[in-house]
Amino acid sequence: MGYRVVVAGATGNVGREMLNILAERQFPVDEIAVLASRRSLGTEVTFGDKTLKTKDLDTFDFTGWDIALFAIGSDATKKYAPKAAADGCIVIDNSSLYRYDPDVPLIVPEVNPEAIMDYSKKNIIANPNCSTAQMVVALKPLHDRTPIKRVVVSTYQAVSGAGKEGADELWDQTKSIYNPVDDKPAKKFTKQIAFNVIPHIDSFMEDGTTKEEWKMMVETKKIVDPSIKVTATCVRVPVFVGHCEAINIEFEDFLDEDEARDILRQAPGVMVIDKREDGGYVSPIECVGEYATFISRIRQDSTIDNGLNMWCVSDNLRKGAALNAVQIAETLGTRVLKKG
Ligand code: 11C
Repeated sequence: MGYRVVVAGATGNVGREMLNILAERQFPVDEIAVLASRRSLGTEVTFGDKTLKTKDLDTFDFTGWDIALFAIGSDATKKYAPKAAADGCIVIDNSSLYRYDPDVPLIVPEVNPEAIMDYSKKNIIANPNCSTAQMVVALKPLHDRTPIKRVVVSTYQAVSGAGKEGADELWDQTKSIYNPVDDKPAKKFTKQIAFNVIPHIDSFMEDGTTKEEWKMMVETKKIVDPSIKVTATCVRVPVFVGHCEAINIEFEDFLDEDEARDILRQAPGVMVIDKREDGGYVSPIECVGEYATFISRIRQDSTIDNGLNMWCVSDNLRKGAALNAVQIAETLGTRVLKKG
């Protein structure tokens, strides 16, 4: 016996990836419903070898459905997640709406699967921000060896993190560079993204950080350990898929780079590709469609006592969103629902 699964926001980038990954990983699905807003109603989406027509999220009755994967943004989540949860369906939400709610677990299954038991407080589980998810998968096994005091991270984030409109803007602007009559001014991003980088993701906060940077700090604390200090600079780059992060870590005690490499080689969800030669590291193009978080360029930081540097790359639509949500559903299946 399997599960009755709902995917809300099934026509978006993340919703489609959720369907692909549910099928790829053979999640035990007895029945699946794909939901969309009125605007996308009737759009067809693929689930394995099946083509499904989207139904109306607004009128859907969640009663009797086990799990709903939500990829619909915070405003719609606010309206529909409490309704689904009250109908007895467990919501796994990809928006940021519930991430910081103490009654909602924020889960990365390789890192804090035990926290999933708190799902019952609201029948809602939150999926982290993409840039946080890939970083904590790499931090946790090192933190278990010797506690991390501080992380300094700079990100290089793909335009698909800003949805289909972000990817379209890079595509259209790139073409318009070669055809200047067809000028495509910035709309989704605050400056031209083609052949440029923009040190600004999400809104500005009072202290000058951006919300994306704040999310990396607060979510790392909630998922891994509240004592870890994180400072981030988040940058949008003209790459379609794959977020990269240059991570500097300060530990309480010395951790040798070779030992760190061995620990990461054993760590769930991590793939170490770290040869000190031309091309012996991962760039975003190689991570597209992959499940792993790739770690390269592991090296001692000799400017501080117990420091290490590394380069972290992952598919932001997969580990950063859809894959992590499906892994949460799998964890829910094995630890709580036990049907599959
Ligand atoms: C980006 N990280 O790359 C964002 C997208 O809180 O789930 C995901 C935003 C979020 O723009």
